[in-house]
Amino acid sequence: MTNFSENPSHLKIKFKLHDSLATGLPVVALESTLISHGLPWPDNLETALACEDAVHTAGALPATVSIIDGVIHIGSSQELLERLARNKQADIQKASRRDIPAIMATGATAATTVSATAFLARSAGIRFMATGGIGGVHRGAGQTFDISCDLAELGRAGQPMALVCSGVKSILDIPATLEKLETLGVPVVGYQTREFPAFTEFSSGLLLDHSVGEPELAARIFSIHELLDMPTMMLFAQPCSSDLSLDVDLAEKARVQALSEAASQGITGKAITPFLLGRISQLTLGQSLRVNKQLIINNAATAGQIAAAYSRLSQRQADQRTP
Ligand code: PSU
Ligand code: MN
Repeated sequence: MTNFSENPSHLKIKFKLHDSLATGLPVVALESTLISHGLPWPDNLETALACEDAVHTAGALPATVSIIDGVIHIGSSQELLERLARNKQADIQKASRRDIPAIMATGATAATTVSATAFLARSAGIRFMATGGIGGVHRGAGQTFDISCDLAELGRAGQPMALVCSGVKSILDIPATLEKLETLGVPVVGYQTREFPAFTEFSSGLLLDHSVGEPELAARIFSIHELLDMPTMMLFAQPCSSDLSLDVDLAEKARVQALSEAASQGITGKAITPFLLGRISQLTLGQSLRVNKQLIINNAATAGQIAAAYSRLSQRQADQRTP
């Protein structure tokens, strides 16, 4: 753990999590930007609660991460999830990793993106995490340089961590994102797929080199990643369910329109991802929202199963070592 964890005025870890973190029981971190900025009310609260349930059902403890009134929260009460979901005066900021110090110093409240969630969760000793889609390389990044900090965090040296997601949205440049992950040395393993998923679309047509079918093998891969002290996170990419997958033509139309509206309204920077998600949901008459919710919950369940399998594996390895 880093030194902020020794200062209780900076950090609140939900009571139930203390023992699990100390004894190596399975814990899954969940990001909160998808609650406050990614999904509309009340679907966002429903999804956040369903994710926590799914992690519990899988045999792990959920820890939704956020910064509330300047204090890092690892694990959230229902009340807190509701505050994030209602985002009442739109006063909840979107914090990526670099925003954390300013938000804490000013006592502000922020939901954490994948990069900020991973950074904080890892510092608290959490190894597993789930989200919907990660940020990636935006289309036109050659000119705008808009590449999500999520990728920098995934490739950052530090204690290894595994993240379950459904790839990246097709509003981003998917091939460029995969190339960037390769450069960063981030292992990408398909979970019950051989293709990199495109978020609300089942497939991107881009083949992966590795795939697993069940949590035990995923846990074994992660434990070797850890044993070798690989200095990156690892991605398990799980597609949305194929019968919910968005129709390709409808998705393409919505994407083109949303991207052109963003350009004509001059929307850039951290506002662009929430804008595109919201517009695409409207333009697909809620279809993308339905898939979005399903895949987020499913990823939380899978992360819980992998975390539980990892704990069993670690226990077996410890038993073998004791004579
Ligand atoms: N993708 C989604 N929904 C989301 C996000 C991404 O489908 O809510 C959020 C995540 O929190 C992710 C962040 O970490 O957006 C990336 O933002 P940016 O593209 O500004 O880096
Ligand atoms: Mn960006």
